[in-house]
Amino acid sequence: MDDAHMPPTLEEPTTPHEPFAPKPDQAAPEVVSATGKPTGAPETSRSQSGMFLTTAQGLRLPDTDHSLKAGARGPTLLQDHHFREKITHFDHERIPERVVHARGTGAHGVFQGYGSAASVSTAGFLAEGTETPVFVRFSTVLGSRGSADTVRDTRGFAVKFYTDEGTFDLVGNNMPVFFIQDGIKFPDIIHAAKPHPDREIPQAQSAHDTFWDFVSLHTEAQHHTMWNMSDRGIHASFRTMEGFGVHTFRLVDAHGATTLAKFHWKPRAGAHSLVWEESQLAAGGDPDFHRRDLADAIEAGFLPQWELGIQTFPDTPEQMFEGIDLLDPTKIVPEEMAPVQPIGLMTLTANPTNFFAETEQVAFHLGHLVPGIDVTNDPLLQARLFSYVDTQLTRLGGPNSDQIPINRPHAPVNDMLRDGFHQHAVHSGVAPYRPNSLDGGGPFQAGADVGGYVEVPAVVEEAQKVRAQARSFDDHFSQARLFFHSMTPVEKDHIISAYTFELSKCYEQVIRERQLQCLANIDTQLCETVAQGLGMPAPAASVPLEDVEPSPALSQVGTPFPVDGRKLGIVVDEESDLDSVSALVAAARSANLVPFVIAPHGGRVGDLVADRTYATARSFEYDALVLAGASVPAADAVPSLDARAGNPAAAGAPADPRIPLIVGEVWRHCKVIGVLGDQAATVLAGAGVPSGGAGVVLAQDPGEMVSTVVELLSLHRVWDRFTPQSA
Ligand code: HDE
Repeated sequence: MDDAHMPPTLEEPTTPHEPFAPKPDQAAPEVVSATGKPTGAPETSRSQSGMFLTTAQGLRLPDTDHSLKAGARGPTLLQDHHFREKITHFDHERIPERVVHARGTGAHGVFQGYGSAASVSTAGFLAEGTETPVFVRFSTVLGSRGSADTVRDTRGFAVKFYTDEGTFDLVGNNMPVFFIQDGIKFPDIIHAAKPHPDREIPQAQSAHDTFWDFVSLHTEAQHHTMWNMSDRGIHASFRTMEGFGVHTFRLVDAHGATTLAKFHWKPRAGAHSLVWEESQLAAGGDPDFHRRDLADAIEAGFLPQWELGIQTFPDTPEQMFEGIDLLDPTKIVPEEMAPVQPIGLMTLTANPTNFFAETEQVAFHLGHLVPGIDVTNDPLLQARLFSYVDTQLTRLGGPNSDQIPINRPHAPVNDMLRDGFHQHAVHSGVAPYRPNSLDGGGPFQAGADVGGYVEVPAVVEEAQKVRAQARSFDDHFSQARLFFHSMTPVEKDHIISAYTFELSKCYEQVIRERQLQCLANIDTQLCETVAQGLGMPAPAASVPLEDVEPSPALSQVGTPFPVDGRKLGIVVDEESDLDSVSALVAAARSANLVPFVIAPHGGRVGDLVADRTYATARSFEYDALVLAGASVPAADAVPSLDARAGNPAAAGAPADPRIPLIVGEVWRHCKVIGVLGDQAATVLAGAGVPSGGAGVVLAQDPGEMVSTVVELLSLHRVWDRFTPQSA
């Protein structure tokens, strides 16, 4: 067995050996120099080296457990360099978290171009078959670095493509619109949405006065707010989350002709969400829910995939498409009007080796462009072009953050930027200036013929210098209305509940009143139902409510998707038919599901290994649940050991009260429930679940059970189980 796979031992290992290599599911940034040169060194060359503990200078250390003292009971000596180095380094281990998107998780991957974008862009990484390494960071926006994953929020979806022509960053979100139209408002929306400055609460959520105060006054935020209140604000997994570039970009073909385009990421596993109660349970029960899901899936070999697609529009002087202003980032172009054309496939292949070095230090920038892709005058995009380097100066401590391994380009770097904090490159030559003759005149400027990036000579019309925006940005409600009208009844219900919940968390009545007025301007039914929940009168619309054409592509309900990597809980007890359960586990694995055996105690039940116990299992962890036993009360089913064992709702049930509790939750969350064999039927009854209910599968045969579960799970939830209140 090689060192990398040595299992831990009971005793502390003391025989020196080489450090372990990273795990098989992990990768590290490519080994290139600070100026992008491949070094040829193995990936592990940056890891710890050698068998023995050393100081930062490489001096071997005999003892790191005791400080140097004047006598065993005496004071610590100032001369103990190792002690001071260890503590000083520790004292400075944290860097400022991102001012937004602080909570994130990353992965390595590869992007393969389809070649279908060749007619609109010369970008080399989009060419057919070209493979480009990528690093992705998903994030929430509002919470601190340690906040919970499943809160209601927008998500970041940032991708760094290490292309041969230079690094391209697509720094998008999981929603195609934004709260503001002009970047100068960004500090306002973020100050409003972050916790209140006096008490620093609430953490990572929008259900509070300052958020609703701002969005109800600054009504251009209403469309994005609608997305946040919809199921999109509580996505199920990063693997099932769409991504959007938000802004309109300008693509350039080989002849210099331009096309306007919006970028979309479409997950192969489909776009799916949690339900609100589930997201709240997960935020408490497993704050790392999304982070864990992504890392586990990659480790298990269920590699997440997204297709990159573009919507394209003619680059006309007015930059409008069918009456929609393409420079207004609060507007979408419905896919039915401009279909998303696939141009490549991204596969996430490896977890980072070190969270801090990679996920925390990665730095994206919208200005990292490659030939064939250019920006537009979207005023939000323009502000972002300034912000990202600026923020890295304090976050990553100086102007050389591009030289941190995860940020190093794979294209050769030959700049004239010099010195500064944390300079890693050892620049030769004496003439980092142009023109020069001392370094032979180089490096030389590159025209487009040799890969130089030439900005599109877009026309800037003669204009007055003004602080203003186009009149076409003034419509703040019609697309929020379009979104609401594109939802299925159950999705509408969820939106109504979210608004009602969030607004009832506000203290100021006037803020509720103002937001109800915004809802009245979006949709009468929406406004009236939320008003009813708040016990307030519903105002009449103050703008005309125009007819809108719904966009079915905005709904997440109704299309089947692959279920690879989805989690199946299997409840067993000592009396279960263990052969049948083993066959179920095997069939689940063959169907690419991840089975979790839930047993009365840890260790084994027969030959089955318990992944969870009745005490540790929580419903949100499973996409579907199969009951394969009567679940007689376990030894720790005692309220003093686990309060859930005293759940009054389950009183009188023959099963361990924690199992009907889980069953009740998965029933409410509209997940598939299977009953294998006859013993488990009593558990269903104990949980108040009708055995003939929608999405309840009764089967004797494990294979039949798995195939029915897979079929139902492909639609993500048993939608029929919801009783929609909305039309
Ligand atoms: Fe960002 N944004 N942003 N943003 N943004 C940052 O950069 C900013 C906006 C987005 O995983 C910061 O390195 C301004 C829209 C993502 O590292 C900062 C404006 C969209 C991430 C910043 C916007 C985004 C950031 C904070 C208004 C979707 C996380 C730390 C003009 C299209 C990237 C950092 C990661 C991060 C500024 C608006 C996406 C402060 C000024 C719109 C995914 O520079």
